[in-house]
Amino acid sequence: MLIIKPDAVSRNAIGAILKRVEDKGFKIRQMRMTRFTREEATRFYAVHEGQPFFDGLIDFMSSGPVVPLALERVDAVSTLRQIIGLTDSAKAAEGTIRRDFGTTVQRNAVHASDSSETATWEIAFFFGENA
Ligand code: 3AN
Repeated sequence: MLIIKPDAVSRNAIGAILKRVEDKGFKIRQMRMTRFTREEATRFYAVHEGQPFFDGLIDFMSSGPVVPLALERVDAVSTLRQIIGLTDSAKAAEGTIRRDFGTTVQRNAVHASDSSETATWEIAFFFGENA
């Protein structure tokens, strides 16, 4: 599961990010454009509730459209984490999506699932249980 965040959408980077993902062998199984309400963003990021960055994260993620994608590939989670780079765009390696399309730890262009269990939950969040 990948989400193209509001900063990357507003920077017209949707197409470039999709190209990186497809070039790496991922199949796009589901995709839509939507906008988080604050309530939805709070539910999606519930594991981070209580963190000092939580309110800023909710403000940012509900500030504009996002593009969630269900992706399929062998070793999907680790491969995707590798091509997106570290959470902080300023520290992400050259050539990674977060380095090239994000700017900070908050405005970091994309979200990617951190495990296949999380991916299943996140895909159901956006596309339903039968996705
Ligand atoms: P990742 O998205 O790399 O798995 P997490 O799960 O630690 O990173 O953080 C979730 C989201 O919260 C990140 N995508 C980032 O936008 C935001 N975030 C994490 N740490 C910070 C921080 N120190 N300051 C601001 N935002 C943060």
